[in-house]
Amino acid sequence: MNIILSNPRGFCAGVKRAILIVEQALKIYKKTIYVKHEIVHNEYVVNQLRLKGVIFVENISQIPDYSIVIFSAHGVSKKTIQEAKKKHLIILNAICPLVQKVHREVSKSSAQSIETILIGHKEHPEVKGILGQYTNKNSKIHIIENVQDIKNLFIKNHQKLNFFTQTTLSIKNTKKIITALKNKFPHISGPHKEDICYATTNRQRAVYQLSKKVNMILVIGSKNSSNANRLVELGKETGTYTKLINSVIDIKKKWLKNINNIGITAGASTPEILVKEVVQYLKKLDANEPIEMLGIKEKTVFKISKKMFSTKNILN
Ligand code: 0JX
Ligand code: SF4
Repeated sequence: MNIILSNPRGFCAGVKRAILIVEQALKIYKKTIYVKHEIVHNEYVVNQLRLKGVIFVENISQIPDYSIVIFSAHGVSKKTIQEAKKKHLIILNAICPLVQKVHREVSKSSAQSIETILIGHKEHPEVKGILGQYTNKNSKIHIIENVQDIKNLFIKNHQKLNFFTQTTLSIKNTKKIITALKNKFPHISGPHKEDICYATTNRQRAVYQLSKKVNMILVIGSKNSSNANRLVELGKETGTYTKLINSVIDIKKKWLKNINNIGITAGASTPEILVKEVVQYLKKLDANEPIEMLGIKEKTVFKISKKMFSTKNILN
């Protein structure tokens, strides 16, 4: 069996920054570190941090007053920030800068009373955080997940309308939704492309190329990772037998019957160690040394502000 490793794969700049913020906080503060939601959607990453004493919570009310809280890469609503401030929490902001960019735009739309449409998955925390930037009670933000949802939209003023998107969507499906939106609302304004980030785009393009070379794709990522699930969907859409696994232990030997060329990719929140474990396992089953597929070299780095760890209750 030949193993082909997709490129790029695994950690994006936003994930590296978010995890580093938690690790730095553990070193600097000698207090319990609370994280609002899983710092990134990866079971291995979250469990490793739990072992170091980090406590993950879904609600700010679960955190004692005057504690330290880190907001996850996916972002939070304005209301959540207010709740944290009320409890005098020290806030460390690990929200990805690309998600924050969408927050700023939606916030502006809200301040200008422009009715807004967000394309994304209703139950996803990033979407909840983005919706929570739109606080104007006299105007409205609508959420749509697919083309069908467009027909149920009731828009007051078609001339003044904005749209934005979640950062980890399928490029192909989002294009379809945007085209349908523009057909129905020709005056709608939105980002130059969509808000889908560079990491999501690059990993999807790589999987598309990978699908031409292999007869099975393993996507390493957790069930709740949107970007990892989009890689699975894409693999399946190309007609390639594709499976999502959290780690090597999820692999079933029966999947590998008659597979000569197997492709491996990893979501933006999946650490490389999990890829290495899968490769080791396949090699034990007689697979050859893995081949790295050629791909874009990602240079994006998101720095952590020096002010982040000052003792003042700040939101950088
Ligand atoms: O579920 P998502 O893909 O949004 O999150 P995950 O898996 O934690 O990936 C990194 C964070 C992405 C935020 O945009
Ligand atoms: Fe940021 Fe994109 Fe990574 Fe999300 S997937 S954390 S938006 S770089």
